[in-house]
Order: sequence, then structure tokens, then C-alpha cells
Amino acid sequence: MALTEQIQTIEAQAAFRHYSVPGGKKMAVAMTSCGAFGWVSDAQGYRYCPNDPLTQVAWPAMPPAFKQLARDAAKAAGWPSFEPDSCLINRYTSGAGMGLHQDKDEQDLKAPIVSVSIGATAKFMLGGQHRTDPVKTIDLHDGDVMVWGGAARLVFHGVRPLPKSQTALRYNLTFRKAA
Ligand code: MD6
Ligand code: FE
Repeated sequence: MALTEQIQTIEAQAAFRHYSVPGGKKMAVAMTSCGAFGWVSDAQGYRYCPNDPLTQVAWPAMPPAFKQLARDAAKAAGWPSFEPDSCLINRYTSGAGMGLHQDKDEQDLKAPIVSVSIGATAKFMLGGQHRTDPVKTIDLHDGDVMVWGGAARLVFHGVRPLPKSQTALRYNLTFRKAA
């Protein structure tokens, strides 16, 4: 099954939603998850949960094809034993972007993150170890896979808002070892 069809199956069980960040604002990007843990955010902060807070039931299982894709990509990049237990699915519509951030809610920051881009091209911002470090912009296209590990694991990064005039959606899958 194609990745977008898998996403449709997942969102039928765990709908895309806009989380609030601890400061109170709602994120522009809509999110859902699959796997044993899902990333969530609310007034209490960011964390991984075994249940979907919208339904109180476990997140949909990670499709075997997702897991295999993540394992293969990690292996090719030098992490032969990556076993993701969480896949965060981001959905970008016109005007939606994601501010500079680090991913550090996972227990084992030595495990890599595998990122898969689907749909509309995004301008991805790649900074350094400090928020104020200079940022490079790279285009992420449909089908692009990035593996983040080692020294790159904690770099600041974000996504420039999709042009307002654009109607095509972008999805991004990030495979993580959360627990
Ligand atoms: C995105 N990606 O591409 C957002 N985080 O939509 C991320 O925030 C990200 O691509 C950690 C590792 C890889 C990523
Ligand atoms: Fe991130």
C-alpha cells in the first residue's frame, strides 16, 4: 500500500489535530501518530503517550512497511539496529510551517530519527547546535528521506510556511525511538 493510503488508514483511527504548545498557541501543522507511542503537546508540555489523548485508546499500530522503510534508511546511514516505536505524522496545508526547534523528548538521544517527506516540496531550515546559529535552507521533495543521528541529532531545524497560494499538501513522517 502506498504511504499516503497508509496515512489515510491511520487518520481514520487517530485524526489529525492541532496541538497547543505550552505557551497556549495552537500549532499550524496538524499531527497524528502511529506506533507504541505518540508525540503529544498541551499546556503541560511535550511528551510521548501510549494512548491518543483524543480517544484515550492506543495509537494505531505502525504499519510494517513504515517500520521497514525506517529500519532500511537507518541501516544505510550507519544505524543497523534502529527499532522505531513511534512515528509522528505532520500534515502541512497552505501557510503552515514549523518554527525552529530541537527534538529532545526521546529517552535515548543516541538513537537516530528518520524523516520521510511526502507531497509538496518544503523549504527546510537547518541550523546548528544553538538557536541563533546561521540557518541553511534546503528543499525537501516528495520521497526524500533524511536520517538524523550523531552530531546532527540535536541541531535546530524547522519548516518555512508553505506558500499561501499553494493547495498541495505536505506530509512528513518522523520515526523515533521514544522510550
Ligand atoms: C518536517 N521535521 O519535516 C519536520 N525533526 O515536517 C522535523 O521536525 C524533524 O525532519 C527531527 C528529525 C527530523 C525531522
Ligand atoms: Fe523536529
